[in-house]
Amino acid sequence: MGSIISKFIIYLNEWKINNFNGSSVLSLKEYLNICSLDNIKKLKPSSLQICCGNQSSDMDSVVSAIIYSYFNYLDNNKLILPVINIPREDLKLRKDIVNVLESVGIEKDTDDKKSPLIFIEDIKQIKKSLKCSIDAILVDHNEIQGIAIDTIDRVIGIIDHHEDTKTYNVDLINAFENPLIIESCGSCSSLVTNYWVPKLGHTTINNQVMKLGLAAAVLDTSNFKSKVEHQDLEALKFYKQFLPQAYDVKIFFKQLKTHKSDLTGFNMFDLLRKDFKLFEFNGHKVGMSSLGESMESFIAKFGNESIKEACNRYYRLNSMDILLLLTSYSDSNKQHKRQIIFYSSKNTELESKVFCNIKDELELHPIAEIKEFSAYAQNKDRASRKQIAPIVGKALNDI
Ligand SMILES: [Mn+2]
Repeated sequence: MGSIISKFIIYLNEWKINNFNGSSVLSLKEYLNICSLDNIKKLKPSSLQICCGNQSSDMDSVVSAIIYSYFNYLDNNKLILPVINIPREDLKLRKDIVNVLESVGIEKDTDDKKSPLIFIEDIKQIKKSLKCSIDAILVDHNEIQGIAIDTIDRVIGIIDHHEDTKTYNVDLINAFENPLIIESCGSCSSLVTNYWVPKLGHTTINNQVMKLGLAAAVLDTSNFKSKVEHQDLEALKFYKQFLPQAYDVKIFFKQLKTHKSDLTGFNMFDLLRKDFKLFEFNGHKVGMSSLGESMESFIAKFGNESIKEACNRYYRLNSMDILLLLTSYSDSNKQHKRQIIFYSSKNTELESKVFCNIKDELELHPIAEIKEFSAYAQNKDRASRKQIAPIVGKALNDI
C-alpha cells in the first residue's frame, strides 16, 4: 500500500528501461496505456488522484481532463488519472470525441479490447475494492457532479469557466499547491493549456496533445469566432507554436463539427444521453439534455410516442423531477433558435411553478404547433444551458 504517486514513478522508470523508444518522455498514448485500470489495480494504491471533467463530457471536459493529466506528468512525473464523467457506454454517442481521440492514437472500445480511457464508474469500483481515498482536480466544473458525488472524497484543485459555486475548500486547494482558476472564457481547455504550457518551459510537447486542446477550443468558440476571450487566443498561440505550420485549423474545425452533428444510428434515448446534465436544486432533481435540432424535427423523425417513451425511460433512470430538452438549431432562414421542452410525468405542479419563475427571464413563448409536449420558444437565444441552469436553480430555490 502507499501513495500511488511514488509507485508510479518506479513503474514508469521500469517501463522506460523495457520499452526504450528513443525518447525519455512518454507519448500521450503510452502515458494513457500506463495509466490503465489493470496497472492501477496491480499497484494497490491507498489513495488516488484523478482529474475529471463535468458530467456532460463534451469535448471540452474530456480534453481538459486528459491534457491536464498529461501536462502534469510532463511537469513532475506524477500521476493524476484522467477520468471521464459518464458511463463508458455513453462515450460512443460523442462521435467528435471518439474520432479525435482515434486520430491521436487512443483507440475506442472494441469487442476484444477496451480503450485505455478511464470512466468514473471504474474509479467508483476501484475505491470500493481497494478502499482507497479519491482526491480530484475538477476541470470544466467547480462543484462535484453526477456519479462523481459518491466517488470523490476531496476536491484538491479546479480549473473552470462556469459560474463560481464557491462550494470548494480554498485552504485545501492551496495546501496542495494546485490551481484554483475560475475565469469566464470560451473553452476550459484554454485555461488548462495556459496554466501548464508556460510552466513546462523547454519541454517538448508532442503535437497530439496540442491537437486535443485545439479541438476543444475550436468547437467551443466556433473556430475563434464566438464566445472567444483573450484566454482562448492565448491558448491558440501555444497550439500554433507546437502544431505543424501548414496545419489547417479551419478544416479541422469543419471535420469536428461534422462528426459532432453526425447523429446517424441514434434513437431519441441516445440523443437524450448525448449531452446531458443532472442538477439538484433545493432537493429537486432537474435533468437538462442539450439537443442540436428543433423539437419539430425530432417529432417528424421519431414520432411523439417514441419521444415520450425515451423521455420517460431516461426520466426514471435518473430519478428526475423535471427533464428539460434544450434545443439549439438554425431555422430555414439560417436564424439561430432555441426551445425549451418540459417533461415531468408526475410533477406537473412543480413544472408550472418553474415555468412561471423562468418565463420572463428566458422570454419563453408557447409553440402552438406542438400539442403533445409543453414546448416553448426561447426568445432569449443567447442563453445556453450554462446560463439556464442557474436561472432554473434560482427558480426552484424561490419556491
Ligand atoms: Mn466547457
